[in-house]
Amino acid sequence: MKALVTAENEKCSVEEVSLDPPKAGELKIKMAATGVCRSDLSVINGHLPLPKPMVLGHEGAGIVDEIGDGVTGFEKGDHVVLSFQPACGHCFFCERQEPQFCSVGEPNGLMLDGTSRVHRQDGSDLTVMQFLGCMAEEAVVPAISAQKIDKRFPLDKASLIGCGVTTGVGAAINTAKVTPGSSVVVFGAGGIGLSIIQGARIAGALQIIAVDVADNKLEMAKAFGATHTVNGSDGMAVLKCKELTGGRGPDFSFEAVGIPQLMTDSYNVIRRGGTATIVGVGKLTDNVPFNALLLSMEGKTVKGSFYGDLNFRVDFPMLLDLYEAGKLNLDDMVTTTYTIDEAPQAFQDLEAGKNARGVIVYD
Ligand code: CXF
Ligand code: ZN
Repeated sequence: MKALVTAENEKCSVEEVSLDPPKAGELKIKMAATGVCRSDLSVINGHLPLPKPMVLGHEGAGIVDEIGDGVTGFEKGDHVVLSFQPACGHCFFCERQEPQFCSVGEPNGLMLDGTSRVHRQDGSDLTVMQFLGCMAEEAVVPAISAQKIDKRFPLDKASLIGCGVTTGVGAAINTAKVTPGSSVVVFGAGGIGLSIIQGARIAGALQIIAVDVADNKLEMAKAFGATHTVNGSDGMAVLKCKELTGGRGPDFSFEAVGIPQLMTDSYNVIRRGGTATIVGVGKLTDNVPFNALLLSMEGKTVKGSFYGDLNFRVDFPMLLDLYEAGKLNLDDMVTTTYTIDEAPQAFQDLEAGKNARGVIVYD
Protein backbone atom coordinates (compact mmCIF):
# COMPACT_ATOMS: atom_id res chain seq x y z
CA MET A 1 0.00 0.00 0.00
CA LYS A 2 0.99 3.67 -0.36
CA ALA A 3 1.87 5.79 2.65
CA LEU A 4 3.31 9.25 3.18
CA VAL A 5 6.66 8.86 4.93
CA THR A 6 8.95 11.52 6.34
CA ALA A 7 12.62 10.70 6.90
CA GLU A 8 15.45 12.74 8.42
CA ASN A 9 15.79 15.28 5.62
CA GLU A 10 12.80 17.56 6.29
CA LYS A 11 11.02 16.08 3.29
CA CYS A 12 8.17 13.67 2.78
CA SER A 13 7.46 11.24 -0.02
CA VAL A 14 4.91 8.63 -0.99
CA GLU A 15 6.34 5.15 -0.46
CA GLU A 16 5.10 1.65 -1.16
CA VAL A 17 5.10 -0.05 2.27
CA SER A 18 3.78 -3.27 3.79
CA LEU A 19 1.30 -3.46 6.65
CA ASP A 20 0.98 -6.35 9.13
CA PRO A 21 -2.46 -7.63 10.14
CA PRO A 22 -3.89 -6.23 13.37
CA LYS A 23 -2.67 -7.83 16.60
CA ALA A 24 -4.78 -8.24 19.75
CA GLY A 25 -6.67 -5.06 20.62
CA GLU A 26 -6.13 -3.54 17.17
CA LEU A 27 -8.15 -2.75 14.05
CA LYS A 28 -7.12 -2.50 10.44
CA ILE A 29 -8.79 0.52 8.86
CA LYS A 30 -9.25 1.11 5.16
CA MET A 31 -8.71 4.86 5.14
CA ALA A 32 -11.29 7.07 3.42
CA ALA A 33 -9.85 10.51 4.20
CA THR A 34 -6.97 12.10 6.11
CA GLY A 35 -6.79 15.81 6.97
CA VAL A 36 -3.47 17.57 6.45
CA CYS A 37 -2.59 19.24 9.76
CA ARG A 38 0.19 21.63 10.73
CA SER A 39 1.38 19.06 13.29
CA ASP A 40 2.21 16.67 10.42
CA LEU A 41 4.34 19.48 9.02
CA SER A 42 5.93 19.92 12.46
CA VAL A 43 7.06 16.30 12.31
CA ILE A 44 8.54 16.86 8.84
CA ASN A 45 10.47 19.99 9.89
CA GLY A 46 11.45 18.58 13.28
CA HIS A 47 9.54 21.04 15.48
CA LEU A 48 7.79 17.98 16.89
CA PRO A 49 10.74 15.72 17.67
CA LEU A 50 9.39 12.24 16.87
CA PRO A 51 11.32 9.17 15.72
CA LYS A 52 11.65 8.84 11.94
CA PRO A 53 11.22 7.46 9.34
CA MET A 54 7.56 7.93 10.23
CA VAL A 55 4.25 7.44 8.45
CA LEU A 56 2.41 10.74 8.93
CA GLY A 57 -1.30 11.28 9.52
CA HIS A 58 -3.28 11.70 12.74
CA GLU A 59 -6.61 13.15 11.49
CA GLY A 60 -8.51 10.45 9.70
CA ALA A 61 -11.69 8.54 9.06
CA GLY A 62 -12.21 5.19 7.40
CA ILE A 63 -13.86 1.80 7.39
CA VAL A 64 -13.04 -1.16 9.65
CA ASP A 65 -11.52 -3.91 7.49
CA GLU A 66 -10.03 -6.43 9.93
CA ILE A 67 -10.47 -6.97 13.66
CA GLY A 68 -7.73 -8.15 16.02
CA ASP A 69 -8.21 -10.69 18.82
CA GLY A 70 -10.17 -9.56 21.83
CA VAL A 71 -11.67 -6.45 20.23
CA THR A 72 -15.36 -5.98 20.96
CA GLY A 73 -17.79 -3.34 19.76
CA PHE A 74 -16.64 -3.19 16.14
CA GLU A 75 -17.67 -5.06 12.99
CA LYS A 76 -16.09 -5.17 9.56
CA GLY A 77 -17.61 -2.31 7.57
CA ASP A 78 -18.12 0.02 10.53
CA HIS A 79 -17.29 3.66 9.85
CA VAL A 80 -14.88 5.22 12.32
CA VAL A 81 -13.16 8.50 13.13
CA LEU A 82 -9.69 8.04 14.61
CA SER A 83 -8.56 9.84 17.74
CA PHE A 84 -4.89 10.85 17.86
CA GLN A 85 -5.00 10.01 21.57
CA PRO A 86 -6.11 6.51 22.58
CA ALA A 87 -8.44 6.37 25.60
CA CYS A 88 -8.03 3.22 27.73
CA GLY A 89 -10.91 4.13 30.07
CA HIS A 90 -9.18 3.12 33.30
CA CYS A 91 -5.92 5.06 33.77
CA PHE A 92 -5.61 7.96 36.23
CA PHE A 93 -6.72 10.50 33.60
CA CYS A 94 -9.52 8.48 32.00
CA GLU A 95 -11.01 7.83 35.45
CA ARG A 96 -11.07 11.60 36.00
CA GLN A 97 -12.86 12.23 32.70
CA GLU A 98 -9.70 13.71 31.13
CA PRO A 99 -9.14 11.11 28.38
CA GLN A 100 -7.18 13.61 26.29
CA PHE A 101 -4.29 12.86 28.68
CA CYS A 102 -4.79 9.05 28.73
CA SER A 103 -1.50 7.51 29.84
CA VAL A 104 -1.90 4.07 28.24
CA GLY A 105 1.16 4.66 26.05
CA GLU A 106 3.68 7.22 24.84
CA PRO A 107 3.23 8.40 21.24
CA ASN A 108 6.76 7.26 20.37
CA GLY A 109 5.86 5.96 16.92
CA LEU A 110 5.24 2.35 17.95
CA MET A 111 2.03 0.53 18.75
CA LEU A 112 0.94 0.06 22.38
CA ASP A 113 2.91 -3.22 22.61
CA GLY A 114 6.11 -1.43 21.56
CA THR A 115 6.35 -2.93 18.07
CA SER A 116 5.69 -1.63 14.55
CA ARG A 117 3.11 -2.79 11.98
CA VAL A 118 4.43 -0.87 8.96
CA HIS A 119 7.60 -1.76 7.09
CA ARG A 120 9.65 -0.51 4.18
CA GLN A 121 10.29 -2.75 1.17
CA ASP A 122 13.70 -3.71 2.68
CA GLY A 123 11.86 -5.04 5.76
CA SER A 124 12.94 -2.20 8.11
CA ASP A 125 10.35 -0.82 10.53
CA LEU A 126 8.57 2.50 10.08
CA THR A 127 7.10 4.46 12.98
CA VAL A 128 3.58 5.94 12.87
CA MET A 129 2.30 9.29 14.12
CA GLN A 130 0.15 9.11 17.28
CA PHE A 131 -0.46 5.31 17.01
CA LEU A 132 -2.23 5.99 13.69
CA GLY A 133 -0.04 6.83 10.68
CA CYS A 134 -3.27 7.28 8.77
CA MET A 135 -1.86 9.23 5.81
CA ALA A 136 -1.85 5.88 4.06
CA GLU A 137 -4.28 3.70 2.18
CA GLU A 138 -4.65 1.49 5.26
CA ALA A 139 -3.72 1.78 8.92
CA VAL A 140 -3.53 -0.62 11.84
CA VAL A 141 -4.56 1.26 14.98
CA PRO A 142 -5.44 0.50 18.62
CA ALA A 143 -9.18 -0.18 18.88
CA ILE A 144 -9.18 2.31 21.80
CA SER A 145 -8.23 5.02 19.25
CA ALA A 146 -11.32 4.48 17.10
CA GLN A 147 -14.84 5.84 17.49
CA LYS A 148 -17.68 4.32 15.51
CA ILE A 149 -19.86 6.87 13.72
CA ASP A 150 -23.10 6.60 11.80
CA LYS A 151 -22.68 5.67 8.13
CA ARG A 152 -24.76 8.63 6.98
CA PHE A 153 -21.90 11.08 7.65
CA PRO A 154 -19.52 11.77 4.74
CA LEU A 155 -16.10 10.45 5.73
CA ASP A 156 -14.08 13.30 4.16
CA LYS A 157 -15.86 15.82 6.39
CA ALA A 158 -15.81 13.46 9.37
CA SER A 159 -12.01 13.10 9.15
CA LEU A 160 -11.61 16.71 10.31
CA ILE A 161 -13.26 15.79 13.60
CA GLY A 162 -10.16 13.68 14.34
CA CYS A 163 -7.95 16.69 15.07
CA GLY A 164 -8.42 20.27 13.86
CA VAL A 165 -12.13 20.81 14.30
CA THR A 166 -12.29 19.12 17.70
CA THR A 167 -9.17 20.92 18.88
CA GLY A 168 -10.62 24.30 17.91
CA VAL A 169 -14.30 23.90 18.77
CA GLY A 170 -13.36 22.13 22.01
CA ALA A 171 -10.93 24.91 23.00
CA ALA A 172 -13.79 27.43 22.79
CA ILE A 173 -16.52 25.30 24.37
CA ASN A 174 -14.71 22.95 26.78
CA THR A 175 -11.47 24.74 27.72
CA ALA A 176 -12.35 28.45 27.71
CA LYS A 177 -16.08 27.92 28.22
CA VAL A 178 -16.94 30.91 26.03
CA THR A 179 -20.15 32.47 27.34
CA PRO A 180 -23.18 33.84 25.45
CA GLY A 181 -22.82 37.54 24.64
CA SER A 182 -19.06 37.56 25.19
CA SER A 183 -16.25 39.04 23.11
CA VAL A 184 -13.52 36.85 21.63
CA VAL A 185 -10.24 37.43 19.78
CA VAL A 186 -8.66 34.57 17.81
CA PHE A 187 -5.03 34.87 16.69
CA GLY A 188 -4.58 32.77 13.55
CA ALA A 189 -7.28 31.83 11.06
CA GLY A 190 -5.98 28.47 9.82
CA GLY A 191 -7.86 25.20 10.35
CA ILE A 192 -7.65 25.46 14.16
CA GLY A 193 -8.43 29.18 14.34
CA LEU A 194 -11.43 28.80 12.04
CA SER A 195 -12.69 25.98 14.26
CA ILE A 196 -12.25 28.13 17.38
CA ILE A 197 -14.29 30.82 15.62
CA GLN A 198 -17.00 28.23 14.92
CA GLY A 199 -16.91 27.07 18.55
CA ALA A 200 -17.21 30.64 19.82
CA ARG A 201 -20.13 31.24 17.46
CA ILE A 202 -21.87 28.02 18.62
CA ALA A 203 -21.30 29.10 22.26
CA GLY A 204 -23.09 32.38 21.54
CA ALA A 205 -20.24 34.91 21.53
CA LEU A 206 -21.45 38.29 20.29
CA GLN A 207 -18.19 39.66 18.98
CA ILE A 208 -15.58 37.41 17.35
CA ILE A 209 -12.45 39.17 16.08
CA ALA A 210 -10.14 37.17 13.80
CA VAL A 211 -6.49 38.24 13.56
CA ASP A 212 -4.21 36.97 10.80
CA VAL A 213 -1.59 38.36 8.45
CA ALA A 214 -3.21 36.85 5.34
CA ASP A 215 -6.27 38.57 3.90
CA ASN A 216 -7.56 35.34 2.30
CA LYS A 217 -7.65 33.75 5.77
CA LEU A 218 -9.52 36.76 7.16
CA GLU A 219 -12.13 36.38 4.41
CA MET A 220 -12.53 32.70 5.38
CA ALA A 221 -12.84 33.75 9.03
CA LYS A 222 -15.85 35.92 8.20
CA ALA A 223 -17.51 32.98 6.43
CA PHE A 224 -17.13 30.86 9.59
CA GLY A 225 -18.52 33.46 12.01
CA ALA A 226 -15.98 36.23 12.66
CA THR A 227 -17.78 39.53 13.14
CA HIS A 228 -14.59 41.60 12.74
CA THR A 229 -11.17 41.01 11.19
CA VAL A 230 -7.79 42.59 11.92
CA ASN A 231 -4.75 42.18 9.69
CA GLY A 232 -1.92 41.88 12.19
CA SER A 233 0.96 42.46 9.79
CA ASP A 234 1.55 46.03 11.10
CA GLY A 235 2.12 44.79 14.66
CA MET A 236 -0.86 46.79 15.95
CA ALA A 237 -3.31 43.91 16.41
CA VAL A 238 -3.51 44.11 20.23
CA LEU A 239 -4.26 47.82 20.10
CA LYS A 240 -6.84 47.43 17.34
CA CYS A 241 -8.60 44.58 19.16
CA LYS A 242 -8.75 46.64 22.35
CA GLU A 243 -10.27 49.54 20.40
CA LEU A 244 -12.93 47.16 19.05
CA THR A 245 -13.80 45.97 22.57
CA GLY A 246 -14.50 49.21 24.39
CA GLY A 247 -10.81 49.92 25.07
CA ARG A 248 -10.78 47.13 27.70
CA GLY A 249 -10.00 44.10 25.58
CA PRO A 250 -12.09 40.97 24.98
CA ASP A 251 -13.35 38.48 27.56
CA PHE A 252 -11.59 35.60 25.78
CA SER A 253 -8.60 35.24 23.49
CA PHE A 254 -7.10 32.24 21.70
CA GLU A 255 -3.68 31.60 20.21
CA ALA A 256 -3.97 29.14 17.32
CA VAL A 257 -0.58 29.32 15.63
CA GLY A 258 2.16 28.32 18.09
CA ILE A 259 4.17 31.57 17.98
CA PRO A 260 5.49 32.92 21.33
CA GLN A 261 4.76 36.57 20.43
CA LEU A 262 1.15 35.70 19.67
CA MET A 263 0.88 33.89 23.02
CA THR A 264 2.08 37.11 24.69
CA ASP A 265 -0.40 39.11 22.59
CA SER A 266 -3.18 36.73 23.68
CA TYR A 267 -2.36 37.51 27.29
CA ASN A 268 -2.03 41.26 26.73
CA VAL A 269 -5.19 41.70 24.68
CA ILE A 270 -7.77 40.36 27.17
CA ARG A 271 -9.50 42.54 29.75
CA ARG A 272 -8.72 42.20 33.45
CA GLY A 273 -10.19 38.91 34.60
CA GLY A 274 -10.30 37.59 31.03
CA THR A 275 -9.13 34.20 29.81
CA ALA A 276 -6.39 33.52 27.25
CA THR A 277 -6.37 29.98 25.85
CA ILE A 278 -3.23 28.70 24.14
CA VAL A 279 -4.02 26.12 21.48
CA GLY A 280 -1.08 26.52 19.10
CA VAL A 281 1.84 24.12 19.56
CA GLY A 282 5.17 26.00 19.56
CA LYS A 283 8.72 24.68 19.55
CA LEU A 284 10.10 22.76 22.55
CA THR A 285 12.87 25.38 22.77
CA ASP A 286 10.50 28.39 22.88
CA ASN A 287 9.40 29.96 26.17
CA VAL A 288 6.89 32.71 26.90
CA PRO A 289 7.68 35.13 29.77
CA PHE A 290 4.98 36.75 31.88
CA ASN A 291 5.15 39.91 33.95
CA ALA A 292 5.67 39.16 37.64
CA LEU A 293 3.69 42.21 38.82
CA LEU A 294 0.77 42.12 36.39
CA LEU A 295 -0.03 38.40 36.47
CA SER A 296 -1.62 38.68 39.88
CA MET A 297 -2.87 42.27 39.62
CA GLU A 298 -4.78 41.74 36.37
CA GLY A 299 -6.40 38.52 37.56
CA LYS A 300 -6.19 36.98 34.10
CA THR A 301 -6.37 33.26 33.38
CA VAL A 302 -3.98 31.58 30.94
CA LYS A 303 -4.98 28.06 29.93
CA GLY A 304 -3.38 25.49 27.69
CA SER A 305 -5.80 23.46 25.64
CA PHE A 306 -4.92 19.98 24.35
CA TYR A 307 -7.21 18.25 21.86
CA GLY A 308 -10.06 20.58 22.85
CA ASP A 309 -10.29 18.95 26.30
CA LEU A 310 -12.48 16.40 24.57
CA ASN A 311 -13.99 13.09 25.48
CA PHE A 312 -13.94 11.69 21.95
CA ARG A 313 -16.47 8.95 22.68
CA VAL A 314 -19.02 11.69 23.36
CA ASP A 315 -17.65 14.62 21.39
CA PHE A 316 -16.99 13.02 17.97
CA PRO A 317 -20.64 11.97 17.53
CA MET A 318 -21.85 15.25 19.07
CA LEU A 319 -19.81 17.34 16.62
CA LEU A 320 -21.19 15.33 13.70
CA ASP A 321 -24.70 15.97 15.03
CA LEU A 322 -23.90 19.70 15.12
CA TYR A 323 -22.72 19.37 11.51
CA GLU A 324 -25.94 17.68 10.47
CA ALA A 325 -27.98 20.34 12.29
CA GLY A 326 -26.24 23.02 10.22
CA LYS A 327 -24.50 24.57 13.22
CA LEU A 328 -20.95 23.34 12.50
CA ASN A 329 -19.75 24.04 8.98
CA LEU A 330 -17.48 21.22 7.84
CA ASP A 331 -18.32 21.48 4.15
CA ASP A 332 -16.44 24.73 3.62
CA MET A 333 -13.56 23.58 5.84
CA VAL A 334 -12.52 21.09 3.16
CA THR A 335 -11.16 23.51 0.57
CA THR A 336 -9.02 21.10 -1.49
CA THR A 337 -8.88 17.31 -1.77
CA TYR A 338 -5.74 15.47 -2.88
CA THR A 339 -4.85 11.90 -3.83
CA ILE A 340 -2.16 10.20 -1.73
CA ASP A 341 0.26 10.79 -4.63
CA GLU A 342 -0.46 14.52 -4.33
CA ALA A 343 0.20 14.59 -0.56
CA PRO A 344 3.57 16.43 -0.86
CA GLN A 345 1.72 19.17 -2.79
CA ALA A 346 -0.84 19.33 0.03
CA PHE A 347 1.98 20.26 2.42
CA GLN A 348 3.23 22.97 0.08
CA ASP A 349 -0.30 24.37 -0.04
CA LEU A 350 -0.47 24.22 3.78
CA GLU A 351 2.73 26.25 4.05
CA ALA A 352 1.40 28.71 1.48
CA GLY A 353 -1.77 29.15 3.60
CA LYS A 354 -3.99 28.15 0.69
CA ASN A 355 -6.56 25.98 2.43
CA ALA A 356 -8.89 26.05 5.40
CA ARG A 357 -8.09 22.33 5.41
CA GLY A 358 -6.60 20.12 2.73
CA VAL A 359 -7.83 16.52 2.84
CA ILE A 360 -6.30 13.42 1.25
CA VAL A 361 -8.93 11.05 -0.09
CA TYR A 362 -8.44 7.43 -1.15
CA ASP A 363 -10.22 5.24 -3.73
C1 CXF B 1 -0.91 17.51 17.95
C2 CXF B 1 -0.37 17.82 19.27
C3 CXF B 1 0.99 17.22 19.43
C4 CXF B 1 1.01 15.79 19.09
C5 CXF B 1 0.42 15.50 17.74
C6 CXF B 1 -0.93 16.09 17.59
N1 CXF B 1 -2.19 18.08 17.90
C7 CXF B 1 -2.76 18.49 16.78
O1 CXF B 1 -2.31 18.52 15.67
ZN1 ZN C 1 -3.46 17.84 14.03
